[in-house]
Amino acid sequence: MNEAREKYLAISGGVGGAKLCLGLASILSADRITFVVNTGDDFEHLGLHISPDLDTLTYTLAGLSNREVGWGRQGETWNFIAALKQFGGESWFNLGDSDLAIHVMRTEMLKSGATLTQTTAALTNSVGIKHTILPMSDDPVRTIVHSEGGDLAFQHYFVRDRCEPNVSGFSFQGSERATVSKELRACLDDPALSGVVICPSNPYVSIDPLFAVAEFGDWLQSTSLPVIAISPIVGGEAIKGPTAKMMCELSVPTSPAAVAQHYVDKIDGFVIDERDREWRDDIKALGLETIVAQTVMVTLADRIDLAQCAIDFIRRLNSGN
Ligand code: FO1
Repeated sequence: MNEAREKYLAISGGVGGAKLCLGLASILSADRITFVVNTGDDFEHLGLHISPDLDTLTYTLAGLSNREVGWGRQGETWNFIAALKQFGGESWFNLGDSDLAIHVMRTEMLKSGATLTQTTAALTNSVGIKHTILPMSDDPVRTIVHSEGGDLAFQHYFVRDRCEPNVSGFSFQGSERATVSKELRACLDDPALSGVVICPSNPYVSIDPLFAVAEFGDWLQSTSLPVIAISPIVGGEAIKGPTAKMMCELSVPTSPAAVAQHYVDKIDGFVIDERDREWRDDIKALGLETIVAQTVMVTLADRIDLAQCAIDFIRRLNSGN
């Protein structure tokens, strides 16, 4: 196919994934890449529908993100949460004064009957994003963390309990009933779709929720298009977040090979970091094409370089070389 017509899908969680999405959005126009985002982190809090990963990507692509922490908005103030605390309200989840607007708008739109996909389109358009960001499903799916102290709703584990409890597994409440939206279905059925990139997000709590939506997981497993993933583990550690801690607690080695193994029935190719070269043969032995790249993204140029590398890898797989 003419390269200019090839389309791609990128699957992302929050902070780590959003970095690569920004690189992909910088090199591919809005008609050539669509982002599908985890909504297992979503929850209802203080009467608001919060979609952290959708918002992280929205703020990132709009150039509004708080770059230090990766989530929330830049230049944020915290008067609301301070006042809420004073009244004895639940203040463990930090909702910034300007961030509140997106949650209020989403909640209102959902209440008036819009789907999460329609709501996300309206919110992303408002901040000037041309690319399409799709929730993995319009149906509610909620990640449950099985921990030593019992089951925890994802944000209780992640933010309130600071990822401290030892985990033994995860489940995705509602996934058995969840389907993909007609908008996502149209992307999957588009004859110009040329490949899928799984961003370097947490495999257990950012990517598995998407696989748990059977219609999407089954499509990924059966598609003849190249599906590639980028390792979120570099040098035995996660770039950000609790991925490595979770792997230890699940008795899985904290190696890129273990992540590749986790994805093996869904992917054709795997990207590892330069400092993990020694894992290349182990990953190839899983039957996966493997390339080495600089996967740690500090600057915008790093994001663009890795995005280009991912697209070139898919093209290579498509050409059979
Ligand atoms: N992450 C935190 O670690 N602490 C917070 O207080 C927090 C608040 C928050 C508010 C809005 C939002 O969209 C995201 C927020 N996040 C916060 C990030 C969120 O928990 C994400 O689920 C994780 O980053 C995992 O992707």
